[in-house]
Amino acid sequence: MTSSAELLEIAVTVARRAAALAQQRRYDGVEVAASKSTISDIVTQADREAERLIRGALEAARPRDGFLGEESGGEAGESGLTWVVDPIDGTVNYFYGIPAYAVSVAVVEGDPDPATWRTLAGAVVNPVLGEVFTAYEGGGARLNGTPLHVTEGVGLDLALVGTGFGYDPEVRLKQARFVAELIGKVRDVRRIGAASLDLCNVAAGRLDAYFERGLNPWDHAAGALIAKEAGARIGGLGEAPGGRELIVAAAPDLFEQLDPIVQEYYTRW
Ligand code: LIP
Repeated sequence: MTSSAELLEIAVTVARRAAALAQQRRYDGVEVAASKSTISDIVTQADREAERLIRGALEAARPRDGFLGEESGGEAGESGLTWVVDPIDGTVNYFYGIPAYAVSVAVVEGDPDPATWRTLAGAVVNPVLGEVFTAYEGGGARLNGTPLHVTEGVGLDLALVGTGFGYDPEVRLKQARFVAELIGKVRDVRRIGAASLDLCNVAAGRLDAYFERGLNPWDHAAGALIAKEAGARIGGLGEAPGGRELIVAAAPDLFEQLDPIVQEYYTRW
């Protein structure tokens, strides 16, 4: 039985390789390969190439495991473990050359469903900043090997809160309306553009909280574990775990202040 720490080593190795590839392709020049859910929901050739690299490396290292990737979809395995991969999270940032994109690799036990999975290990790599965020279950969270812990004791009025918006214009408008309600209650809001980095920023104390509705499993699989292992409380809509309907991450004391406000709006959605 492979330990979670050993699984993390695999995640870090493949994420680093893919991140180096993505960074090189960025230097070479980025092309949009297609649009997905909307015309602004783009995928680049580099997304596809990076996922092929990750998927091939994982098939070689862990042939009995399942795979769920943003660009190539899912394939069940026999081991009970599934690798959940976003080859380039923050695709629009990547396309524009904004240095806030990351490769996100997680491995989960059980069905690849955020409602039921148990995340064992996760790595998020931002190649531009040379930052490798890591965590395995029960092992704490680290940035380039240095332990991370969320910032505690922050009141709502002094909280720096991250969020994001979907690709559907009507959804974005509803999400923006909530931000207009919230922004007067907190220190400020940040929209960084990559959920995996938002969650890692909570772990690192660079954000005090993060919430978003509409994420795919691969957007948050690794980052949510990293934030949790750094001491954050992670929640979803109502009593559900974090997922597509909603994910909220913050230190427990701030979570108690922020979550009721977010729930009140998003249960009215
Ligand atoms: C992105 C998320 C981000 C969200 C964007 C987009 P992608 O994922 O990481 O939090 O606000 O709309 O979904 O598409 O770059 O992999």
